[in-house]
Amino acid sequence: MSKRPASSTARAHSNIALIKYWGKRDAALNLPAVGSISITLDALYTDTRVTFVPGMARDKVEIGGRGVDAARFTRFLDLIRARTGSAQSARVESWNNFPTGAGLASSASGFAALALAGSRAAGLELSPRDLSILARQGSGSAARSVFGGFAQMHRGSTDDGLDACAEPLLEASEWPLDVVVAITEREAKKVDSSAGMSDLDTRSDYFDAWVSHSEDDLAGMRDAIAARDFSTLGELTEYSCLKMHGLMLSTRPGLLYWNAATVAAMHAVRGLREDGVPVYFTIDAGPQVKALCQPADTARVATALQQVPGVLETRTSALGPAAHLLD
Ligand code: 2P0
Repeated sequence: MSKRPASSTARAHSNIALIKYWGKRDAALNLPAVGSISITLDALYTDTRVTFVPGMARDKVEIGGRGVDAARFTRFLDLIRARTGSAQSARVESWNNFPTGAGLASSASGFAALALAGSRAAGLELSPRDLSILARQGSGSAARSVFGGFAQMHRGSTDDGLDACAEPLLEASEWPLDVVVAITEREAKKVDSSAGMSDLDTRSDYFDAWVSHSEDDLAGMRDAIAARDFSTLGELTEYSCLKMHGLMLSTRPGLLYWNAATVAAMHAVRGLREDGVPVYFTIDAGPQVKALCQPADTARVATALQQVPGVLETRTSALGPAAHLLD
């Protein structure tokens, strides 16, 4: 038996998908309709402390020192409590080192950190695979933040979700790349990802095509990563991003996450490419533009994006490590 700490603190880093996840095949278990491939970011992370408190009536959750509605977190902590048979409530204290809910994947780092800290505070020592399955039930993208570097999320084929988890592809140090994030808006988005991707099979004529071609995109990206082929990786990244946004736009009313600065930054990235700089964009469920480049070009990419009208600031990140305990 392992020693049972009542409290545990974990750090998990945010990630961005190169091959995108959008759409679910089971909402209750949060099973994705398609697999995805991501990179974990060093510069953006969440620290979360979970403490099980005897006698406390209900879970209490703070993000950045402010109390938040605990309902989504209680549902997640119930998954951990179901494994241990405990009914104890928990205090959750979480800090993001970046703006929350602004398209920078705070749910990915947040639920990966909560899965690790919560399971350890409950006395469980889960394998990375089981941790990824647990994190997925908090947020689909969180399953990938369990791992560092490059990771692939599998859609899985069973109904119980036990094969819907991420696996590591490469460590961060095995292929150093940088991401320059151009922030064009600091407000939280109006349509969250779960709502935006719900029931797509009935809401978009494009959904079947999105799902049926996803395996080809995943295989192409796996090959590009294995070969360290940056231009193929970048082309596939832009392709998957634009295809996902095409899917979003094909619903009623079309879901449009971009603003004018988003589009200007996309053109700036393509302009850099015409000038011979290998850089490619990706955009998630929000208006921020993430430019992917090799470290030798990072300063030039950041300077160019800072000059785009409407870009408020840029943040640069290398690839980051797996989720880990801090105590
Ligand atoms: C991704 N996104 O692959 C895609 C691209 C946003 C756009 O995964 O409902 O917050 O919690 O499973 O993980 C964001 O979706 O959604 C996301 P839920 P999540 O990164």
